Amino acid sequence: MSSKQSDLVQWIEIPKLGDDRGSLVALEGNKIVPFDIERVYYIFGTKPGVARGFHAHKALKQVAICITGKCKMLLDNGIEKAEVWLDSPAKGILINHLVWHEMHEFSTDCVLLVLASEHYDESDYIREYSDFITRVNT
Ligand code: T46
Repeated sequence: MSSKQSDLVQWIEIPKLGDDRGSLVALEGNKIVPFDIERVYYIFGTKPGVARGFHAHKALKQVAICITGKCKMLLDNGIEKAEVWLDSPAKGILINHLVWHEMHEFSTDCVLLVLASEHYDESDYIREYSDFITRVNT
């Protein structure tokens, strides 16, 4: 794996706390999650065959965790692409700014939790792939 590829795919290992009653996960900003958490959202009930994302963010950083079920995420920094399966509540993926991302192959039970470094701002989205490529090359 090249050094660029390892920058693109950055897993966040999430410690499972718990005991004989079951498991518990605690996510704290600037500890497990490498930024202040300003927003939390989750995606669920995605219909079979539907893909989501298809954008990059100018400044936003995010960590995505599939807390139930699974989906495939494509990450693309304009030079390299990687596909990863999100399929564990103990494994998050960092979606850095200026990384084009798409989510595919959602299982019907998928709940994708996303922790975000900023409040929602539509002007932070780059929704045209050609604009994304222009931006990463300038
Ligand atoms: C991302 C991937 C992983 C809001 O009003 N507030 C919010 O915080 C969010 C995230 C979305 N919305 C609205 C905007 C749209 O009208 O919810 C609607 C669906 O959003 P979108 O089409 O952007 O959903 P995805 O699944 O394509 O992308 C989402 C996030 O928007 C995006 O930031 O990185 O999940």
